[in-house]
Parts: sequence; structure tokens; C-alpha cells
Amino acid sequence: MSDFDFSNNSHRRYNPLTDEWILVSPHRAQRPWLGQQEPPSAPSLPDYDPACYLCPSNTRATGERNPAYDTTFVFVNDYSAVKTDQPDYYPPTVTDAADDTAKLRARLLKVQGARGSCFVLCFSPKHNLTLPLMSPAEIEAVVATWTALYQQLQRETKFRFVQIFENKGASMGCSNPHPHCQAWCTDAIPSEPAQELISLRNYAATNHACLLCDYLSLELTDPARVVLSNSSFVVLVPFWAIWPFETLVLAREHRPSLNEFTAAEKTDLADVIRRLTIKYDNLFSTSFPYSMGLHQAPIHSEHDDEVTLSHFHMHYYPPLLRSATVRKFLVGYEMLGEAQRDLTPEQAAERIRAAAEVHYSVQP
Ligand code: H2U
Ligand code: ZN
Repeated sequence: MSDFDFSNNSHRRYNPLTDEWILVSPHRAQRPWLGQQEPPSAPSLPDYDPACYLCPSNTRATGERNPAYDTTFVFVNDYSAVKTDQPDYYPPTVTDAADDTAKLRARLLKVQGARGSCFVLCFSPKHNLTLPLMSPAEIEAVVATWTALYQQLQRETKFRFVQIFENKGASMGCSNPHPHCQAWCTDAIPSEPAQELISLRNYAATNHACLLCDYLSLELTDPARVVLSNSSFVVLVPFWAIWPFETLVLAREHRPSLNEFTAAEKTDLADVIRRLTIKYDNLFSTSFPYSMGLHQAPIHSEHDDEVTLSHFHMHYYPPLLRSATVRKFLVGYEMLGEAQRDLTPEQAAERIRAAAEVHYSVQP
């Protein structure tokens, strides 16, 4: 047997953040493929759409009118997934005398009440101005709005966590092309960031170090998976990526949240968001769909270590695989066995790295 070849032999990679494995089948990426067949899709939306519920001065579905805003605009989601006002939920008390059904119910049908508040954040008044088409200053305004919202929720609520995320593109279930993200603030830490906190805590207990600080320093010894960077952030395809062109944006310094960033670091965050999303659009000459989100410290901690353990990062999960329309589905083996990929993270990083940093729609 010849030596094991990571770019040709099947293997499983471990994700230390989620404590899950992923199957990598690199030999399958060599299957015949006829290549990209779609012409570049030119952005064709108007900068104002009278029918859009997010455009300035327009009326939303509930009848409320948006202000004539000229920068970012935040409003409470009219169809919030969680609300502040609802009755408390008290789980039934189960005594030794309770019948078997009541005992099984308590053991197997667990419930927590869920309170919180949800916000929609428009990136700009322009209906067609996606992040990769925005100026650095305009993206900085988005970062400033995220920071202000994080701080406001910390000040004004007792909720524990705020999940900021963007669903971009109809293929990601985004209901409106007007560039926006959402922030859902909840009284519980949701499962993904909660698992990350557990992993960070376990790693720190065993290794007396931050998992993400260590991972970043390791990745910087060999740039195979690094896509781009500046003095405050590194963007890479994680060793354990599931989605073909998934990336992780890592703060170089151990910063728990947006709160701890210097002004220069916020400028640098806007810079990597801009450069990464331009590269993404250029990859298949299309407005690249994805779900992205910020993972940072809880706004209110239940355990003292939750803030110090947290290391600000962003995940980008794009669905596209081979072209503007050929996407990956997490189905079959992935639903029933475990996640699987063909293209290696190293090959994906090379592709994103090679994509231009000038948007295809403005290239000569
Ligand atoms: P997407 O990011 O998935 O497209 O969702 C947009 C959000 O906008 C969605 O959560 C909200 C929906 O509840 N919305 C309003 O708050 N007001 C409206 O008038 C329409 C949509
Ligand atoms: Zn609009």
C-alpha cells in the first residue's frame, strides 16, 4: 500500500467545535463534470422597489411604515419567532407517587418556555446593494449597528443570547432580496453556540488554552486553508468544513464579542466581510447565496466563564457546489449517517483564494 493521500483517500475529519465527524471522499471530486454552464448573472434589481416591505418609506405587511432611512435600519420583526410577553411555563412537578405516564412524560417530553425578541436589520436603503457591492464605510455602518444592538440588548433585557445571522438568496429561503440580516435574542443559548461553549470549556480545561486561538495559530503555520486576512482577522475554510465553500472568520485576538473590538478591528471586520463576499460572488459569477452568522459571548452569563471562553467568529455556510445553480443538499447519508463532502477544504480554499477581489459586475 502506498502512503495515505488526503487529496485522494477517504477519511473522516473531526470538528472540535461541534464534537462531530465528517466524511471526506476526495476521489469523488474527480468525477466527470461538464463545468459551469450558466452565463454570469448580472445584478438586475432596481435600487428602490415600491413593493418591497424593507425599502425606505414603504409600508410593511402589518401596515407600519418604514422611515425614510438613509443608512442601516433596525425594526422589531413583525412576525417574531419569540416574544417578550407570554405566560411563564412551569414544568409539572413529578413526585415519586406520580403514575408511570407522568414520569415518562417528564423524562421524554421536556419543555422550556422561550422568550425573547427578534429584529430585522436592513443593511442600507438600497434594495439592490448586497454586502459585496457596498463600500467599506457602508459595511462598517452594519458592523456598528450589530455592536449597538448587542449592547442595547445587554443593557435593556435579561435575555442570554443574541444570534445575528443573514440568509442570503432565495435558495436559502430568504423571502426578500433587499439586503438585510436578522437578530434573534433569546432567554436560552441556542444549541449551536451552546455546544461550542461546551467544546471551548472542555478544551480549556484539558489544554489550558482557547481552542480557537490554538486552531488559528496552527492554521497560520501552513496557509493551505487560509482564504484571506488582514491585521485583525483571518478567513479560512475550516479543516472540518461541511459545505463545499464554507468559511470561518476568526478574530486574531481573543475577543469575546463585538464589545471588545477596537475601532480598527471593526474596520478590519468590515474589510474581510467585503473581500470574502466579493470573492464568493466571483466564484460562480452570481450573487452567492449563504447563511452566515456571528458567534460571540452570551449577553448575560449563567456561568462566570462564558464570556472569557468565547472567541468571536463568523460562520459562512454557502450551499453552492459547482455552479450558480448546482447546489449541495444535506440529504440521504448526511441525514442518516453523517455529513460528507467530496471537494477537500484545501481545494475549496484554493478556489476561493484564486477568485478576484473586484466584483465581476464591475470588472472591465
Ligand atoms: P428572511 O431574512 O428570511 O427573508 O426574513 C425576513 C423577515 O422579515 C422575516 O422574519 C420579517 C419576516 O418575519 N417581516 C417583517 O417583519 N415585516 C414584514 O412586513 C414582512 C416580513
Ligand atoms: Zn427593498
